[in-house]
Amino acid sequence: MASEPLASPRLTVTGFDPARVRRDFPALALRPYDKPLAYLDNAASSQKPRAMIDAMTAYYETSHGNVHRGLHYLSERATAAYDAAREKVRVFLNAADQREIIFVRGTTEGINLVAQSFGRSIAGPGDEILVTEMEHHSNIVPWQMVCEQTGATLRVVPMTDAGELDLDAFDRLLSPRTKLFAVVHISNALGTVNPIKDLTARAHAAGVPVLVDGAQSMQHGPVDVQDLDCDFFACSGHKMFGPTGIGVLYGKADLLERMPPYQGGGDMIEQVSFTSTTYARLPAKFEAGTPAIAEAVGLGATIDYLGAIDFTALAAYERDLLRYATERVSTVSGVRLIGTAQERAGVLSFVMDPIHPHDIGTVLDREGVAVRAGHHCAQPVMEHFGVPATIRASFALYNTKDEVDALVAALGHARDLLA
Ligand code: C6P
Repeated sequence: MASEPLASPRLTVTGFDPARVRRDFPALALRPYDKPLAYLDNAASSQKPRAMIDAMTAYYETSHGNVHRGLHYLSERATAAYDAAREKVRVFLNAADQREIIFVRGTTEGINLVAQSFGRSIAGPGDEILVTEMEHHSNIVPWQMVCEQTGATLRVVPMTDAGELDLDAFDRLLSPRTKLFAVVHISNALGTVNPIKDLTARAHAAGVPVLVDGAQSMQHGPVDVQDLDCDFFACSGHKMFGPTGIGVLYGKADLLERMPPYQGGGDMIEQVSFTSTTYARLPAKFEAGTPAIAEAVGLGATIDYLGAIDFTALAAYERDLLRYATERVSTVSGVRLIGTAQERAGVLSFVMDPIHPHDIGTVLDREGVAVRAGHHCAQPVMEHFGVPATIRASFALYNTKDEVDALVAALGHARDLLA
């Protein structure tokens, strides 16, 4: 799917059979308004495999206690399950060490953690934090907050009208003042796949650390953080067929070691007194309070489930599906694509003049086609293209050409009703 292929070191099955995969996701059998469901809102949140649902139920039925606290049977079972989930994530991301895997609530919390802990301690007046024009609000606002708190300035790498980053501008914006570059891997509003390895190499050559917003990447295949060489990588379980309320922040150990804690509380300390407190080692230092244990277990089960997918075959399947969707949707009269980058994955964003995207979304819903219509929490992207909102169909491993056909038919219906 990407200019830099996602790593696939743990393949156990070759070939990809969407019909077989679909049977593993109970929600796909739903019939909203007595129509077959075409779930094309995967960039917002994906559906869940039975394996994940069963693992969470089994955890609650047989293994629930608090982690890292009790000496009793259930606490030990819960701790073992939680720690095992971290190891599964480590392998899926190809991180070097479990200490580099911090469980958080999701991408948003992962980025805020880095902003408040790392960003706030390295930035000051005259410094700059660099983001791009295609970021989700989660990778803009936390940095604006850091700038307000420290006196640093937010700088923005522009994008072209195709929705690709302007690499010459990027090179020009990197300077000794730049303290961090924060960039999205795959744009949720445009589908653009950014050349992270290249961007990271350029930033590192200028001495600038890199945070990657990976909210939209992991659902298309495992990511190799060592190969990308990014310093931080944040992602959300619920977008990669896992539970809500759990996500991952990867950080290079040497950086995480030097960063102050993000939140204070139980489990993140070594010793507490009223005069001084010392902090726990990684990763506990960044996991204050009772974590999302069942959700971590569910994420681990999802990763096990994904381990049986041939990601090379899946990437070819998803590429073909997106090409088909792009061609078919482009034939609908009035459709204008928003985001035509060479490298795209998972997302087809468009407007259908003169009808407002929200109205189209409502008609599509009644036809059983679930899409998102809105600014996708990427208002600067909408501003660039001069639109208030787009219709976004976003695809995952269980989507089919039949569902694309259902989308196209529903768009025709919307045009007949509303134009
Ligand atoms: N995008 C979408 O419909 P959370 O909410 O923390 O799981 O993820 C935030 C986030 C950060 N970066 C990118 C690129 C994202 O796409 C998202 C979430 C959803 O596009 C909800 S706005």
